[in-house]
Parts: sequence; C-alpha cells; structure tokens
Amino acid sequence: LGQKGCVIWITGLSGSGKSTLACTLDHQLSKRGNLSYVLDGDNLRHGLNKNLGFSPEDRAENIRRIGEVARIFVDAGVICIASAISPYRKDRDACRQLLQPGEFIEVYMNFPLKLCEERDPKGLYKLARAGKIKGFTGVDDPYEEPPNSEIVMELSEGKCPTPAEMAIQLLSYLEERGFL
Ligand code: GGZ
Repeated sequence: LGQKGCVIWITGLSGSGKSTLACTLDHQLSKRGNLSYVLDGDNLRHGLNKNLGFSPEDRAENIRRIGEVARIFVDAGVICIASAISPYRKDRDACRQLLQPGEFIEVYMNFPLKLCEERDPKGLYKLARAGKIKGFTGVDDPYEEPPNSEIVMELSEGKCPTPAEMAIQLLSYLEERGFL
C-alpha cells in the first residue's frame, strides 16, 4: 500500500467542520491511491452506536468504541479518520493509549462557539438554547479543550483555511512522519 496505519482524530464542537475535513482528507487520500476510512460519530450513532445517547457515560462508551474500531483499522494498515466531538479529555486520551506512540494524531478544530452557533447547519444550537435539547456540548455540557493536540486548526472569522487547505496540511504531516 505504501502507507502505515494511523488515526487522525478530529475533535471539536458541533458545527466546527470536523466531518467536512474528514471527508475532504478521505478523498485526497484516495486520489493518491491510499486506503483510508472515516469513522464519523454522528454516522456511527445510526448503527454501531445506536443504543447510545449523550449522557457522559454514553459519550464515553461512544468514544471508546470508535477508538477500538480505529485501532483495528490501524492494525490493518489503514489511515483511519475519526471525527467526533469527543468532548472529554479522558476519553480521548484513553483512545490515544490504545495505539503506539505517534500513531494517534489529534486534530483540534479550534472554532469559536459563537461561530459554530451562527452556522448551526442542523438548527441544533437553536433547539439547545430553547431548552429543547438538554446537555448539548458548548451550551450546557462541557467541551474540554485539548491541551496538546498534534495539530490545532485555528479558525476565526477573519482567517479561515478551507477544508482542502487543512487536508493538505494533514497530508504533509503524514508524509513527514512516514505514514505516507
Ligand atoms: C452534542 C449532539 C447532541 C448533544 C445531538 N451534544 O453537529 P452534528 O449534530 O451533526 O454532530 C453532533 C453529533 C455528536 O455526535 P458525536 O458522536 O460526535 O458526540 S460525542 O463525541 O460527544 O459522543 C450533533 C448531534 O450529534 N447531537 N445531540 N446533546 N451533539
């Protein structure tokens, strides 16, 4: 395959662009002839994780399962792109511990809550502010910022890299570290 398995773990608030980046990177990798697979939190909640809600325990279990599946992909030599809010530090760190040093590449989408809320592609922030969804990340459930992600995407109103630009940055990172 000319690649080595690893996990690109994309964390950040709802509406911060995790899924879009995951999908863009996935396409760029397949164009180069690499084998990758996206594990998207929201999608997996329709199948593997459909018995889970958004309590802290259920989120922990959601992230644990995604981490274990990611580990299987890495074992098979696949570049696994996981995108989930993964709001709690201990859950993300437990996934990191499943892998060899360097194989877990955390990407933090540092996008201000205010802007995620303005985007609100599915109208969920609006529902959360109205009290119709309880325990929504960033509104009434915490997002614990990652203190030392391998990569931080600094996103703000003025300067915003496009998903394609961010994906290229990730490809360079993978090349530099010998995964591609
Ligand atoms: C956060 C929620 C919630 C609550 C439903 N809190 O932006 P989306 O809509 O499409 O993606 C979000 C998705 C979050 O699933 P994850 O598996 O990534 O979450 S976690 O890592 O915390 O387990 C959002 C939607 O589900 N959603 N209710 N209460 N996001």
